[in-house]
Amino acid sequence: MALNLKNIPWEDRLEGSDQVIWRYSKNPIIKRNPVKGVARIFNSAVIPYKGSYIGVFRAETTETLPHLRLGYSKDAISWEIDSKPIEFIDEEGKTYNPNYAYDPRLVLIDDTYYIIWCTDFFGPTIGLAKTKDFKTFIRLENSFLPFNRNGVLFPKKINDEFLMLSRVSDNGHTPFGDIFLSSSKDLTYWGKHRHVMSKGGKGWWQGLKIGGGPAPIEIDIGWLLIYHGVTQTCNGYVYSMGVAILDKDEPSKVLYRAKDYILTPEKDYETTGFVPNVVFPCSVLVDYETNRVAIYYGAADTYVAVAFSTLDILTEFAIKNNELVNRDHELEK
Ligand code: BMA
Repeated sequence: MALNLKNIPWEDRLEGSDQVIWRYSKNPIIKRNPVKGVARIFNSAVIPYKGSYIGVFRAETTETLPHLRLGYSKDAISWEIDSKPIEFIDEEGKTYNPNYAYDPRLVLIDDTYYIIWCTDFFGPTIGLAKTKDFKTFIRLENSFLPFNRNGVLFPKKINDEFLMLSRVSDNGHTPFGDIFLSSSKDLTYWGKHRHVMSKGGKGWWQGLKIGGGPAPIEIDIGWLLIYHGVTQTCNGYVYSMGVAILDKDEPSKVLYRAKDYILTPEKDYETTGFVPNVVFPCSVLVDYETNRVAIYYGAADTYVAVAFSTLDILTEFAIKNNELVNRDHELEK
């Protein structure tokens, strides 16, 4: 997450290019059938750990059930994926595995790593677990009501409270959805819900629904949020990536939000796969010293891909292309 990480994956932007983010030339970094019994790995999260990298991967079995698996890497590009799913226990130490699990985010707060994912509790909702060593994973029980997805924890407490972005959904492919913020002192009881961002805007790419992506990145002027926006076409949904900046102390306030997407499916590995036309960001590696950002995203529900940018480029883009679509927030207070 947000550390000085000199060895994060990196490629320079092509000379003369004005792209906001640019794809790794060797994408995708995880291809089909990467491990025995696993057909596809996509929407996944990585984090630095003990001098190298660890990841929590969304793996889809050959019987087509999503679950979470650990992976290890020295360079955050080439990954060795575990042969078995992550095993969770409850706070008493009893086995407590989800029936399915997808779209993980991975966040370090103080000395504890948190995994947030979409779990099953009478329908999809947000699951939460913690680990200090990536060996024992303690699952916190039923943090959220169904139906909810895209739980994204902030990487630090604000005013002594944990903050979670989420997107209320339905039991299926949810044709609606805004981003909300909830607070908790103990990760068990959540409240003080606030509306953050509406779907929509003048452009159509985020007209159907939006959802948080990687954990927000702390920058001088606020929190940089990379998120996904979805449009509906006659051939199904198209998932793109957008950027916004949230207020540092009151992150339910949107300071800037770019009206244009920063990435949309264009490459074959994004437009063709199990679900065509999906780019779905779940994590970032940031090197504050050089300003470099490596964004990990799922492509076409089939691959893991990486794209690069810098904090300056993303910030400038959000400010220059600002279009606030936050009408409800103004009504709230
Ligand atoms: C969403 C989630 C994501 C997936 C996307 C596109 O509802 O299920 O995991 O990438 O749909 O299929």
